[in-house]
Amino acid sequence: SDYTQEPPRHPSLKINSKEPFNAEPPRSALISSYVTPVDFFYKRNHGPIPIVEDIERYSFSFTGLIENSKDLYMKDIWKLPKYTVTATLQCAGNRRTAMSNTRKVKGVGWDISAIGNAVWGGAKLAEVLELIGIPKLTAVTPSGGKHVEFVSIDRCKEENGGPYKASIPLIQATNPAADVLLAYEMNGETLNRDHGYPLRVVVPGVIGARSVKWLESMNIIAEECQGFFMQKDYKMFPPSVDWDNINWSTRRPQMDFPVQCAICSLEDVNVVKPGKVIVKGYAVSGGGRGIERVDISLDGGKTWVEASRYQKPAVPYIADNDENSEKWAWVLFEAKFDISKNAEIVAKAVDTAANVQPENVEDIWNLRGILNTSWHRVQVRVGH
Ligand code: MTE
Ligand code: MO
Repeated sequence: SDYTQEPPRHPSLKINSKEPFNAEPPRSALISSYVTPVDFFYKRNHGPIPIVEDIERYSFSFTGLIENSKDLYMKDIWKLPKYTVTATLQCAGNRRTAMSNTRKVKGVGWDISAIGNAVWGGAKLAEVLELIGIPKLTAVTPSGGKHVEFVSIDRCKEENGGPYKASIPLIQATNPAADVLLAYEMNGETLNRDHGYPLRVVVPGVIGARSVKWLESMNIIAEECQGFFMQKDYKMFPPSVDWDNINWSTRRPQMDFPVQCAICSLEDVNVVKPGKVIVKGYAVSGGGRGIERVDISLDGGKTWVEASRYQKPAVPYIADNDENSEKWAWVLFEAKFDISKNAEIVAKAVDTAANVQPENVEDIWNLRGILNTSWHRVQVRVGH
C-alpha cells in the first residue's frame, strides 16, 4: 500500500489515523454552517486514496445477473438528469471514543464529528440501472438478482489487499424516492479525491459505510455482498457479545442509522463565565425520518427544555421539486441559558417516528463501537 500520493488536507482536521487517513473537524466547524464545507467534512478511508488521471477513459462495469455486461463512462452519467440531494453522511463509528471509555472497543477513535451534511450532485442510481435494462422498482431480476454490489478502486488490508465493497437491496437501488445517487459533485464542486473522485455512491439515511467511493464496478447479485465490511464489520451486537464468543452470521449488516444528536458549541474542558451559555449542535435520523424535537437539560437529565431547530428549506441551485428534499439532512439546534454553577448539559433528539436516543452508553455498548447514539453530555465548569 502506497501513501505517498495523498491529497492535501485542511490543517485543522483532527487526525485519528494517518495511514489510512481518518480525520474529523473540530466540533465548532460543524455548526458554523448548515452545509459542511468539503475541507471540514470528515474523511474515512481504509486504504490509500486512488488516483484517476484520465477522466475520459474512466469507466465502471456492470456485471452479474444481467443479460449483458456493460461498461459505462462519465459521459453516460453526465448525460442523465442531474439531481442534487442534501444528505447527511455519518460514519457508524461516530462517537466511538466515548463508547470505548466505558469499556474498550476495537476501531478508529472518533469524537462527535464523523458526520457532515453535503449537497451531493449526480445521477440517480435508479436511472443508471435503467441504462442496463433494469426497470424502476425492481425487487428481483429475471435471473434472480436482488442486490446491487458496489466495488471500489481502492485496496484495503481488511479485504486482504482487495477493494472496499458493499451492497444495498435492488428494491432500494431502483426506487427513485430513495434518492440513491452516483455522485460526481459535492457542494456544487467536482467531487475531490478524498471523497470519491470521480464517482461515488451516496445512500441517504444509511450508515456511511455503504456509500462506496471510487466506483470500479457494480454487480447485480442474488445474496448481499459477502465482503468484510458487510459481513465482519458494521454489525450491531448486544453488550454480552465479545471477541471470544462472536458469531458474525447471527446479525445483519447495519443499514439505516438511528436517531442521533450532539452538542458542538461546548467541550468537556470548557470553563465558562457565569451568564449566557449557547448550546448548539446537530440532530439527524436515518431512513428519511426527520427530527421532531431536540431536548436540552442543564441538570444531567432531570429537567428538559426544547431547543429551537434550523433546517434550510431548499437551496436555490437545487433544481428539485421534491417537497421533502431535506428529509435526508440534519437539523442544527440551538438553545440559550443562564448558568451560574457547574452543569452537566445533555442533549437528546426525537425523530418523526418518536424514536428517542438511549440514556446510557453502557446499554448499547458493542464490541466494534458502532452507533453510539446515547444522550450527549458535556460537563461545563463555571469560573470567573
Ligand atoms: N468507500 C471506499 N471505496 N473505501 C472506504 O474506505 N469508507 C466508507 C465509505 N465508503 C470507504 C468507502 C465509510 S466507513 C464511510 S463512513 C464513508 O465512506 C466516509 O465517506 P467520506 O470519507 O466521504 O466522509
Ligand atoms: Mo464509516
